[in-house]
Amino acid sequence: EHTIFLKDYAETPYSVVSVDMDFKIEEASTRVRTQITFEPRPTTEPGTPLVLDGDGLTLSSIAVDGYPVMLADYAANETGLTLAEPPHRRFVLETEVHLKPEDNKKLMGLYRSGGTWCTQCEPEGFRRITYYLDRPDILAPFKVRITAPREVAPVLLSNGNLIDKGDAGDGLHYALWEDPSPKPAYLFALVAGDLGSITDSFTTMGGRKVDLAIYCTHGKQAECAYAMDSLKRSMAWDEKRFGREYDLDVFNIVAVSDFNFGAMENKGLNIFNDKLVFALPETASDANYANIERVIAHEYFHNWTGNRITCRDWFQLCLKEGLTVYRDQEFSSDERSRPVQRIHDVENLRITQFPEDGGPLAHPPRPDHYREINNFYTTTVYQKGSEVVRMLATLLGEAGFRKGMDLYFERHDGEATTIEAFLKVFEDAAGIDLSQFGQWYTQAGTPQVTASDSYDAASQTYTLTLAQNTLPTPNQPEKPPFVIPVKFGLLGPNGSPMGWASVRGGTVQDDLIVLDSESVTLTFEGVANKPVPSLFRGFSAPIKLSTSLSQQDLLFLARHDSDPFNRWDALQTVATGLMARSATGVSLDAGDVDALREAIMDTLANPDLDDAFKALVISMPDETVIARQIGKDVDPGAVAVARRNLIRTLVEPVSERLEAYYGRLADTAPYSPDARQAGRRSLRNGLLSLLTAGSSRGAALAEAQYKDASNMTDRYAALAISVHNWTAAAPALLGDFRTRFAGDPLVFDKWLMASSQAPDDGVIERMSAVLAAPDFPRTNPNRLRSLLGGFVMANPAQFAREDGLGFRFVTEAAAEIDQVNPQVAARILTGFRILPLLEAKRRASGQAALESLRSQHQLSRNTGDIVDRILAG
Ligand code: B3K
Ligand code: ZN
Repeated sequence: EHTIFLKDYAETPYSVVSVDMDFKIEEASTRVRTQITFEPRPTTEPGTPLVLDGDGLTLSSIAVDGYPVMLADYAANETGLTLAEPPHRRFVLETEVHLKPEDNKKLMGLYRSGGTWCTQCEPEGFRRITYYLDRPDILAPFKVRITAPREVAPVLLSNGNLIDKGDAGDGLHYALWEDPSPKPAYLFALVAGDLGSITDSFTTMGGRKVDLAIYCTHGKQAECAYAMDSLKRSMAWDEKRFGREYDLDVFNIVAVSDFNFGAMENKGLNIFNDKLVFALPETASDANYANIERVIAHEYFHNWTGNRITCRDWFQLCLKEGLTVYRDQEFSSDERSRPVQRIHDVENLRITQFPEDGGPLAHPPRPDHYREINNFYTTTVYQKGSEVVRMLATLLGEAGFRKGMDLYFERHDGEATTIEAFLKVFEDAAGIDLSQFGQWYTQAGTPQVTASDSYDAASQTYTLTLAQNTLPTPNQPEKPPFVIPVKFGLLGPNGSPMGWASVRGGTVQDDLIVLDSESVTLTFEGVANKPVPSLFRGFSAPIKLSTSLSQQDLLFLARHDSDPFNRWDALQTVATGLMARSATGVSLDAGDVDALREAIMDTLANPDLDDAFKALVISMPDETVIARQIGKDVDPGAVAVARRNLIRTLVEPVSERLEAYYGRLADTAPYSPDARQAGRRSLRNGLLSLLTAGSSRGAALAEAQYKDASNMTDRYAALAISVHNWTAAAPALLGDFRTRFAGDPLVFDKWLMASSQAPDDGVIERMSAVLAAPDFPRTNPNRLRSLLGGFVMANPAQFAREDGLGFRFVTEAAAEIDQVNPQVAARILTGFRILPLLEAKRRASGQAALESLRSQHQLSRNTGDIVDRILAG
């Protein structure tokens, strides 16, 4: 199968000067007439063919400079169009194709969602609309004319500014859009439909008024308010934090129901999965609100990091994605609570990226080859990519980082560029060498850092050794050392920070150690007492840390560390360790459990900590985190049992106190999605989760909360907790939830998600029935992902059942989905990356399920690539 390599990158022999498109939309089909002005590059030999991408297009006419091209002079097939001998000067190629958006269920290119015509072009969808040089280093200004029946499509949108509109006779009307800034085709967008909207405006720091609009299905306008508010705050934040001003007169967002991922940053016309736009307190949870805010910001921030400065090729994807995730994480930190945001982001990294990086699908943030680029929109490119940018900011300091970013915008505005160019601006701005640091972009795998220490009272010296090691990943057996920033502090006996007189053996700058070799031993002199080290404060690098700290030391950190992240992490480390040990058959020491309980109760009682933080502290480690800690031969069923048992042992003796606390946190104020109120709810729901798992009264509390809830956050939490613990009421609550919100597809997703989390043996049968129901919307990605994605990623005990039923259920469903929407099928199957972690029998039955999927079906490139890589790993 065809593999594309970074080392083969070469410019196209022709560049694009401008693009003019003319869409004529009709019910049955859409005619696309495109005029592209090409120019040979100075080095291009006369007679060099022009090779354009096309995917499933049928050409109905072709002309150069107005003259039809002879049949002998071009060739068109399933993958493109070749002009054998284009003129050796500037020329205009005009093509015409007819599309059937209604039949486009891959949701790439021009398709219909709920009657609305819309597009998705990143990464390779534009070639499904017209023949083009469909690659991100081809930048051109676009002019787009859309003609459509006024009745069915009163709204006609494309990128840039509206420059003309009017009647076109015969019940038709037209709109002409012009996007003056040259852009790659993956940022092209078109929307036509009968949509409602809300409007607002934003005045930029330069004093320009920008018209803002969010378009949606009629009647949903009220649900767009929070998205609009988030947009305005994002625009203000990017000015304040990065000095970035918006550049067009309009910024439009359209919410659609059928969308392969979250949202898309098309220039001036973002298109969103409606689950990331719509929110009302009764139907959206606090987590949904936070996600809307984050993704609205993310797509907006792409205007500078992604659109004005784009990627030279798709290997550089993380140039825009890692950086933009970093920016949206910073935005959320500034808008909400920084420590809480950091913990959420790291939790997410550990639950999703670490398993990817430690398994058969591991790849560097900047890969050097791929078979299917759609399979590289991964948590490694996004989340680890963001961690790499964060490390740069840590190493350079806030001012140094900003200086580098300013230079990046100044130097590369209007370009399609690379990771190397990105690193270079920081080298130039700070006068440092980042060549070794650059390995974070090119080497896969999560480094394991081991810390060991000793204290010599007589000489008052403290010795700390840090060593790094990274296990091999596919195609990368050897791993030279990374540059690892270690933010740290030393805690004295009473918990306060401890200083030192001098350090030998390495460089320590304030609270930062840079570990850039295999190991470093630092000797701190003038240390008055034996310290407890707090390492990787704020999770200063995406690594796995192992220390020789005792449980007692860890719980000391949990109580006293000035770094909130490490306070949380220390406690999680203790809980994860206990659960992992118990899952592998070690019986737990009652004293250890008592000490953990005490630390938790102290945290809950601490008046200086906010509710959202406390909620994170009492949320017990995810099953996948425990499984990773065990490392091999995992029985996910045993992990689930160990987790439940530890929670029960922790909670039993204090259940009355927890219940009283739960009662005190009941809501009084009317619902607001703000961070403070959401924090209070998350703490209360965290307590409910502990009580339901660990006390006899919990199930009834959850049922009562479900019934009394006045908002979705509390109702869904009560439902999910009941299902997760499979309480006696759980089946009835699921039934109620489904009928109570019948007709709301986004709430149906919540029902699907909750249903897929049930730990009981009937879950697969129930899910099969849901999926087989004739009215199940089987082409909608949100529905499929909620049911199947939730199952493979978050219900390991049932997915990886010993009898293989879970695996087969998923591969059989994926085989069908693959016929319709390969991207969605491939994404669901990535859940099989846990196979190497499992005990032999489960691993073998998972492999057998994948083998039979591969041998019995003609798989898409997307799905074939994922299956092959997992089986090879
Ligand atoms: N850039 C898009 C993702 C496109 C995914 C294509 N498979 C959204 C984002 O990351 O902002
Ligand atoms: Zn993005």
